[in-house]
Amino acid sequence: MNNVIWKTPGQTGTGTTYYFKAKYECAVRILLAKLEVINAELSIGLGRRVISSTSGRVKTWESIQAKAVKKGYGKADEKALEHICDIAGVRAVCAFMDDVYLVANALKAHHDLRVIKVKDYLKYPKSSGYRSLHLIVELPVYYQGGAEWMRAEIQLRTSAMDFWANLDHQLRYKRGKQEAVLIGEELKEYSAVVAGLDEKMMELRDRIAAI
Ligand code: 0O2
Repeated sequence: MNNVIWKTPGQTGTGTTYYFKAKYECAVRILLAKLEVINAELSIGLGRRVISSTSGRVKTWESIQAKAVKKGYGKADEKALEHICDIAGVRAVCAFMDDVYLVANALKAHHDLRVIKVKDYLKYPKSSGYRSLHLIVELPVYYQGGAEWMRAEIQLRTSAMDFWANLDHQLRYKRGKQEAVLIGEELKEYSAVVAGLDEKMMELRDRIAAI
């Protein structure tokens, strides 16, 4: 990972404030390590792999600016940064829906993680049909002799939800096209199918375990 320095949007001429991408990259690394440890711990207890895959990224500067504008801030408004919680983001994909909550609870038990907000789009899906459990957290990042609490977003979802969300994400790039609206409506219907499949898979898993 590069130790890239981003200028803050408000920086002009002789401005001195810098925005360190590297610190967010450290936050991503720490969270991925936490998820790995939680996976090992839960998987031993349950005798099956709880997290199938993890990924992490730091938002690009262009994407941060676009989000600032979406939230009603100017592209060059430094205040927007405080309201963008997913500059650092990690995702864990689990096989089953109840595993998502097991992982969330394990994360909540970490004393070096402050859970600022929980967005339960599993129980309350977004109008698009999007389902995931989001934890907005803060964690200390020790970097170049100092410690700073960095904010990050942890997205937890099932494989089926991930499949759905990835397709929906691709659709975002086609916004404005009439066909995209139609596909969006169809995709929304499949969000309920995904939820039904997730419920069924948990039930079958438990029946198999009971044999
Ligand atoms: P990207 O490109 O994935 O990073 P808010 O709570 O409204 O202040 P925010 O961050 O918009 O702020 O919250 P929200 O709605 O929980 O969205 C956070 C992230 O969840 C998004 O980041 C997406 O990654 C994901 N997400 C939310 N809604 C949808 C959806 O309808 N479809 C898909 N596929 N993903 C969604 P970004 O920055 O929007 O996008």
